[in-house]
Amino acid sequence: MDLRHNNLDEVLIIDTWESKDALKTKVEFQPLEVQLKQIQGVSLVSRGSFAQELVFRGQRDGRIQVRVNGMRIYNACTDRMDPSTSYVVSNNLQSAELSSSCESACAANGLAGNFNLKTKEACLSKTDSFKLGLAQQYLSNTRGLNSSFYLENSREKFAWRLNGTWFKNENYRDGKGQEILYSQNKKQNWSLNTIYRLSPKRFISLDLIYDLATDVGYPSLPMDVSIARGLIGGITYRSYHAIGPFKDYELKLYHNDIYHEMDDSQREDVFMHMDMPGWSRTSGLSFNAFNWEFRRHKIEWAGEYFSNYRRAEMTMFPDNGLEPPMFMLTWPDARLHGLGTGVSGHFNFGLHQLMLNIRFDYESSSITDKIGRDQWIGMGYNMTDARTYHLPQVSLNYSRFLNEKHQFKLAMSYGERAPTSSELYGFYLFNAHDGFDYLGNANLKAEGLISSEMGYVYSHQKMNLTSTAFIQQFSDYIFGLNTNFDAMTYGANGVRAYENVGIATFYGFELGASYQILNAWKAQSTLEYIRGFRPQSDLPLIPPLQADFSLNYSYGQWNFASQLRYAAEQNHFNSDYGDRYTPSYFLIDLAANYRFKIDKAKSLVSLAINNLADSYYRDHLSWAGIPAMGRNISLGIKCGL
Ligand SMILES: [Cu+2]
Repeated sequence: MDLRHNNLDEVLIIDTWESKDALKTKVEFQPLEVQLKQIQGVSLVSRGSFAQELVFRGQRDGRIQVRVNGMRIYNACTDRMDPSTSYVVSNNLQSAELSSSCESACAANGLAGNFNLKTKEACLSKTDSFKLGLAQQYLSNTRGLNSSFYLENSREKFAWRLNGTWFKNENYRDGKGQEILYSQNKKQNWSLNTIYRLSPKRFISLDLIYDLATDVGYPSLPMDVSIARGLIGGITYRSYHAIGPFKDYELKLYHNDIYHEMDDSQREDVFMHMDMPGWSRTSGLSFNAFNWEFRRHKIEWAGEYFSNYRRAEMTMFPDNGLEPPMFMLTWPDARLHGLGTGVSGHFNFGLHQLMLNIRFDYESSSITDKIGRDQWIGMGYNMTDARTYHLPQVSLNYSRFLNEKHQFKLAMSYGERAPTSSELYGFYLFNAHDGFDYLGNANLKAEGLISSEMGYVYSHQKMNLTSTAFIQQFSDYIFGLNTNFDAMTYGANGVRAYENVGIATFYGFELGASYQILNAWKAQSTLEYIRGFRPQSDLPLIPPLQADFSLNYSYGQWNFASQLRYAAEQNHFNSDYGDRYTPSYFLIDLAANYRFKIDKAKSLVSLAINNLADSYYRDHLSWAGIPAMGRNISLGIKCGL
């Protein structure tokens, strides 16, 4: 697996599933999100132990974009229990690419960052061959069982790969041995990739992912999930014949259907039972042309159209049995259309390099259901017209090699984003972190971001140092402010509505160092810091200063890894928005792998211990102050034929 931050050219190989020379550089167990957290600048918002939400430099939700194989996926849960990372399992991830607003190329338009998760692909091969891999893992803390397999068939013209994963975890225990109720989960994930060679230079491939999570507890929220289901598919046509000045191109057609059903029937002391299903369907068509080359310069071009439909319902059942159930559309059949095109140029002047990226998007959204429209007309909005946004993005990235060892980078960007469906049309969406019901605002303007970053990279033989400092300033920042409305959710603190509140500022830095001590030893370290605030107050859910240090040693068929993780206390928090002071913590992880062969079967046994000292701690980005997992021992075996 390849995790890459475009700016830092950072590559972490952390999965020893198939690759012969993979070295486990850090100690982690299965969840994909936890592995992605290793990329610099990435943190996770957690509402439990399942499907945590990616945060990049303090930004999440509508401010960053997370695609799977280049496809857009919009969540179906109004509480963001189903981020798009939840549809890729770690043993099926080929690579994760991350680019900041300054580094993004024309194929994506996340305002403050773009992730693209690529799943493993079948490969064509001259020899007709079958490959099979099996893996089994046991987690002590949750008495979890994690099973997976892949089966791959490669031929000269046609190849396919099937990947399957199941896991089941019981409630986890924190560092004091207390059971965290409602933190269990169960899921299966299936992924099929096929590729067919139409001619020596033309290929067609199919991607299918089916993911079904059931019985997922969210300890930070008043409700759990009974079903979270995703069906994601795409067909890609790739040609290495030129189109105009471009040497090769790719055309992709995709569709996904996400369903989500929340459930409070397992909870005790529920004041009023609720049914809360949600639907999200997205279709898209994208076109990317690559490699228009002249001298040492290169230009690529991207265009896409997409359409998303979302609906979420809430039915409340009063306990007394006398009143009829109450029905609301929390996402009132919102239909979003988007059209975007952009061009990126990579200009190479020897020691100087320049990347220029320009993209323009048009987005239009409206409510297609009468009940939903009437809800908003009742709130005083004019709902006859669609909401339209014209969204420019431009970035300029300059890098200069001072000599072979030193590289200096400077970049600036400006972009705008349209408000999300929740920010426009969300109707009394309860936020369990600050305890407020949130109302959308169909009159929101686009949010702007101007950002700048500066970096310095030193690499020489065994030593590699990276550093980045960044500053980002939002204008027309979209943020929830108190209103006089009465809350709909029982026990809520009040109602907030989204407004364009003016500016918000984020700044910080990321440092990384790695050193290959001897052939067998490798040390790595990172340090990251961020501050985020409005002129009036600190912003909520901003990670504290974090550092880690890892040391790896390999000896024959053995690999050993150790990791120290540190998070400083967080003094900058906003208690009006659900934050609280978070003390610092320090964790130790250890792991060992042994590789061996039985006949032709390559096998690997692994033992990992996370949070060795069984420390009791809390991550600042965990909702409702839920403590994190205590010591966890995972034991795994993998076998490949
Ligand atoms: Cu949900």
